[in-house]
Amino acid sequence: MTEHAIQLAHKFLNGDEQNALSFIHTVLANNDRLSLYEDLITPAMIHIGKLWERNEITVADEHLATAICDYIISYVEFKSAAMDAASNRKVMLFGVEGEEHYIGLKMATSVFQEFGWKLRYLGPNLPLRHAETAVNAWQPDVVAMSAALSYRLPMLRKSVEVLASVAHKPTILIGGRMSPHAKFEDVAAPGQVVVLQSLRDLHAWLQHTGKGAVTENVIS
Ligand code: B12
Repeated sequence: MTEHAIQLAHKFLNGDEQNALSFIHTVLANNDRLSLYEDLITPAMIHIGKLWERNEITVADEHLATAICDYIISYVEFKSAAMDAASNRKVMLFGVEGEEHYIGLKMATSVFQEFGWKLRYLGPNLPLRHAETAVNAWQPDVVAMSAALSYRLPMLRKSVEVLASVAHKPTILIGGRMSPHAKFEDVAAPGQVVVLQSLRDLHAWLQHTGKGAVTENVIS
């Protein structure tokens, strides 16, 4: 955990988004969006989780910090939104049914945006039957899901099983704290499910898939 990430966590907890933004501009003068997400925001939120676990902050404090964090990500996305979609590839992203953690997923959406993909970000806790309807209607090349808690793994597995078998057979991307613990070999075609632990992994995967068909370039 860097000192900068701890400082950012306290700026989130103070609820002052302008102060958090100017801090980010100062420490990230020569850094990129990926570094902002992986090296500052993610460890800042993990630090907030530790303070919460130790009862050093309240649930209300943590909600305020999440709201400021969300604002910062929206701001960064807005600043780069002028870029036209440079790709015909489509990605739909959402948190699996029951999953309320969405900051990682929102940042993953932003990484896809950087690569010019057409985006549908459906937020946290999307009921599976509605996810299936949306995937069938929009036919994304990639369906990206996130799960943060161990007891979400059965729903994650069920979601993969259902969404991997829709007619156009999208690539399924899995991320979130629980992604390293997930196994899907028996519920989807070989190579159809890609588990990525970080946004840097996603960035590398997107650089790789940019050169060919989505399902031909799987890093597992
Ligand atoms: C904020 C927060 C909340 C907020 C969420 C708000 C929101 N809108 O997201 C609220 C208050 C809703 C919440 C609720 C709960 N939370 Co909570 N929460 C957190 C906290 C502090 C930060 C989460 C966060 O934003 N992390 C930062 C993001 C960036 O990290 P990340 O999600 O892992 O994402 C990274 C990667 O996983 C990856 N990634 C994520 N998604 C995706 C998707 C794709 C496609 C890709 C490629 C990559 C990717 O990219 C990111 C960067 O590397 C964490 C602490 C922590 N360690 O994370 C606890 C934490 C996750 N929560 C925890 C708990 C226990 C809960 C609750 C069960 C509490 C309760 N009793 O109600 C509920 C469950 C709610 C639910 N139904 O899902 C525990 C989990 C403990 C455990 N053993 O697993 C933690 C670790 C806190 C703690 N230390 O105890 N929480």
